[in-house]
Amino acid sequence: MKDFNARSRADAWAAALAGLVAGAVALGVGQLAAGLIDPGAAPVIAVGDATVDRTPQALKDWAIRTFGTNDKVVLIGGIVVVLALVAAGLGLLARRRPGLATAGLLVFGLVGAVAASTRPDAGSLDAVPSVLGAAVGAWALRVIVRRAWPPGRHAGLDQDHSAVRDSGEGAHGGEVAGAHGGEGATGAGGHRVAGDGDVDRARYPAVMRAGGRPHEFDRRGLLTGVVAGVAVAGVAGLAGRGLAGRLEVGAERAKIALPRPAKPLRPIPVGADLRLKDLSPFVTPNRDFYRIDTALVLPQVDPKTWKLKIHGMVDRPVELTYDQLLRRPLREADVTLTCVSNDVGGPYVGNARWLGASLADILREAGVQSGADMLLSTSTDGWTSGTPVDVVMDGRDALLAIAMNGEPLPLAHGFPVRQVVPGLYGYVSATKWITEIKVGRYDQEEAYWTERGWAPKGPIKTESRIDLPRGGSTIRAGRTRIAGVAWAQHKGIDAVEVRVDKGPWRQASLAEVPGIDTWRQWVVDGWDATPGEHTIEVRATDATGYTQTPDYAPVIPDGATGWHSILVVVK
Ligand SMILES: Nc1nc2c(c(=O)[nH]1)N[C@H]1C(S)=C(S)[C@@H](COP(=O)(O)O)O[C@H]1N2
Ligand SMILES: [Mo]
Repeated sequence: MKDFNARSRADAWAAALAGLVAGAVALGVGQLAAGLIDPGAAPVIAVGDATVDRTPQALKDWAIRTFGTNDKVVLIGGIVVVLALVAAGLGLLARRRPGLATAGLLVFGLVGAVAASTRPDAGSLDAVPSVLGAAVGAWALRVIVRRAWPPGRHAGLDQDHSAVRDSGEGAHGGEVAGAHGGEGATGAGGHRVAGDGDVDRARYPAVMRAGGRPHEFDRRGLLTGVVAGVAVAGVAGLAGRGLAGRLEVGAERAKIALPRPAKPLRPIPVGADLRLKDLSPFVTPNRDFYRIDTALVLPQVDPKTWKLKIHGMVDRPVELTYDQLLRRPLREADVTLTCVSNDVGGPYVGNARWLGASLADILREAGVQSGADMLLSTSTDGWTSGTPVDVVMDGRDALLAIAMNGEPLPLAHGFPVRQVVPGLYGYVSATKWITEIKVGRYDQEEAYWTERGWAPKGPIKTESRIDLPRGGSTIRAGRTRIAGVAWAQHKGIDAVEVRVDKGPWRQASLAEVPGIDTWRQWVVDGWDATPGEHTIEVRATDATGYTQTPDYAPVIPDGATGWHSILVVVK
């Protein structure tokens, strides 16, 4: 009995392995086809995208809270784990019901195909990678199973087969175990194929049913099948990635010569950056800028074919090419972006000098009709944002931005064109890879995050953050510097105060700022830190006279409030 169990376990592992390899072949071939057709149509990516868009809000919030900006990696990892389990299960199924296993793989192909072709930017061929991958995967599974349990090599128990077949698992097990009683020790059993001296085969005899008949397990056959499958999956997957890269617009981006602004902005005042170690620099380098979006693969938008369509409640619909946009008078603006999902003290805030065309000017040319109160902007990947018309038209630097800190927008930050509107959270203003603005009404249409429970309008709330000392760190006793940033975009920061252990508030010194649309560094020098644990709190007052409320509000539905508070240990 023990021998039989060991053999049966070996068979099960072998079958699961065959399924896994077939699954890898399916994904590899899918990736290759996606590389030729559309990188976003790769099976795992397509399913991931569909999952993101259909995930219940509570789960999504939890994922963002728990995994932060790693949520995409975790999602893709989760999908791969699920697919691996399913593939292994289909491998087990293939031993007995090859037809069902094939059908199972094809069903998964269909899931991928539906996910890929229901994406907003799906092309007409986007079902192909998943279907083709699944079909080749199903074929691979059959081939590997055939090799591992070759049909020509029945176990030599021909007389016993009917009994084995009819009697079910238990009897089967008992019988085979009986027949093989001493085999493990002797290394030669009755189930060996005549004339076959392969020791492996002797050790893993007929406990397998393929197509309803027990076949002898051929370990070498399995191994060659597995190696071939892994090779096919790897080569196809890598080739697919290479081909996807060929479509990338990075090379186009590198060729762009940025026009000069019509009226250059003054340089950022030297005093805007206190240049303190661990304090966020005034200008966030592009590579360090937080990234928040729903895209699993970066949209590749070719500036040569890019167009922005402005339509809806306008007198004269507008279509703009990239070249036309670049020929408009361009202006620079220092604007701090903030995500509504940035919790008190959180990292989803960054400051850049943007270059772009005035969105208000373009809208005036289009002629916004009375009654319109929302700009519903759409990106190539179908994400939407609803921006208040009055905010964009009130004279602030609302831009169709093409550059960030002196270089064309990085792909991750919306290349070739994105919106930037000072004073509004990103989800209602900062559309990356923008291709369409529909002028309309809040009471008639809803944008992506509003459909999912977030507020339709998102003015940024006044907030402040302590960057140093770092929360939770251990520092030395003595004179200590406390510093951070505060923001109230399009209002401006007038004061920042800090207190330790609920003591008296101390005024922080404020760094200079180029305008009211950026964050502002602040510093308190000379806190005399004494040994023990201390709580440090900060609060800012903006130029309207509003001082941050201590009352905590979560990020949903319209942004967090409360004082950032950290704990430090002084030794
Ligand atoms: N196309 C697209 N644009 C988008 C988003 C998105 O998911 N898709 N997210 C928005 C949100 S919620 C924020 S906070 C900002 C972040 O911009 P960044 O990634 O350049 O920092 O982009 C906005 N623009
Ligand atoms: Mo955001």
